[in-house]
Amino acid sequence: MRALLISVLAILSLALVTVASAGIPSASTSTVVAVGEGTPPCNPNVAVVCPASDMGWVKITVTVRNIYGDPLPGKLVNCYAIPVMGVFCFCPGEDPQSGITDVNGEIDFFYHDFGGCGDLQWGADCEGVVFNPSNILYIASPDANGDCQVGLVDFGIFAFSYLTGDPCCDYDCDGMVGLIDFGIFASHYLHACP
Ligand SMILES: [Ca+2]
Ligand SMILES: [Ca+2]
Repeated sequence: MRALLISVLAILSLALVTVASAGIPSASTSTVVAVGEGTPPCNPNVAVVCPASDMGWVKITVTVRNIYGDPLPGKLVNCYAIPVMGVFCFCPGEDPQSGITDVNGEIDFFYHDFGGCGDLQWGADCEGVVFNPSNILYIASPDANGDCQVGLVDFGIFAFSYLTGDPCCDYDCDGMVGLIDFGIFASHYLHACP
């Protein structure tokens, strides 16, 4: 009788643990994916951005799942940029961001208003659970020094990069800093945060 009671209790507590963990985000099944958009023909591993928000952008999709891989809707997610290499500047309200997952356990974050050049990835957390950071994107920008404005210092960096393969100033992603890039730089000169 006692053995039976213990077995029943064990099964009940296992069921309780299963129910409890069903609503908990899991770092091993949740994902953070970053994609560069808005500047063809640049590939999705590159984002070309201007602090004035009038170039490309990065879309970060966070999918929250429990340990069983089930999507978790209605979860509050925080998303934040993690500089890997380079100096970046984010306009007010741009970083970090937060929002609620949809019925598929997903939420998209958009980073438009920032500057700087180099390697950037994104992290996310939900209810205290920190997810694995996103893939790394290369960021190119006429705001080459990452101070949230396109100014004289940036022009100096552009001029130094002219006719080289410096990806920071190769806004059309053709592998070379040329006349087209200069036209693009000129059209963003003196741009700053909105
Ligand atoms: Ca600048
Ligand atoms: Ca180019």
